[in-house]
Amino acid sequence: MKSILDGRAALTAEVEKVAEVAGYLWQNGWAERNGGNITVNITDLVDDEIRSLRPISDVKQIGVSLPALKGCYFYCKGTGKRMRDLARRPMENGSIIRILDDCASYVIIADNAVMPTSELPSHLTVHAHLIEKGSPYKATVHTHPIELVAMSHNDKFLAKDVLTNILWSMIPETKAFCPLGLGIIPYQLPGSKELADATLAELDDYDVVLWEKHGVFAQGLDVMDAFDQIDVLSKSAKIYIDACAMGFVPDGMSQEQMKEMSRAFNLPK
Ligand code: 2HA
Ligand code: ZN
Repeated sequence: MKSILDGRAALTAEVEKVAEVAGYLWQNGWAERNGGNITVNITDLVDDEIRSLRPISDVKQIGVSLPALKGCYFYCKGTGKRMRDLARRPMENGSIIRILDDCASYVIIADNAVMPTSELPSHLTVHAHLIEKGSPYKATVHTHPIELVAMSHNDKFLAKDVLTNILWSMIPETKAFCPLGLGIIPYQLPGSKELADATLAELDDYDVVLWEKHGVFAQGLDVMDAFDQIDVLSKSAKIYIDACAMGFVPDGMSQEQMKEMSRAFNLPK
């Protein structure tokens, strides 16, 4: 079958990264059934031929008006699609959309008329905000990492930066590779405007936020960067939980050792 990816190495590479990450999400047990979402801003990889492609769907409303996204293009996981299927067939389980000039609607342009994720409004709101800030970030990932979600079931971890400090202190790399830490969003209904608004606000200060009793939402340069940050935080959560399973609460690196990391690696916090 003909694909928009044919003959387009850079776009193909980006979609292959999405497929690779979708496989990791599934293998990690973070993406049961249709859980999780990925969207990538691919506007920079779009050529004139793509810009002139005819829509393969009706005009669909986003539900919000996002002027920063005028004429932008996104790869989006399909609604109800499974990460484990997307890992093998990204263009059958996701699609490429074009934001129309009214900035409030979109059309699907390739490869199949797969409706984008139900979380499209929240993902696109984040992308619009990133563009407005001049951010180089192009990808957003939502997934359900087991250990981080488990920790979100205890109030004692949910005060600002408590969990960040615990996770940073489990292994030096976590602070180096997730230097902004983990923002916390109190429980909100999935797909709600309240959840989208809270996420947007918290992403000004963090690259990864934890949705209490649900999952995480991450932003990054590309989908691999967003995944890596979730992965290092999740690794620290596993170490914490493994120590607890052995019968002790882990000491963690000292505050002095963490400050030393910040100095050595020139970290912001
Ligand atoms: O789209 O995980 O929270 C599936 C989800 C929504
Ligand atoms: Zn979810």
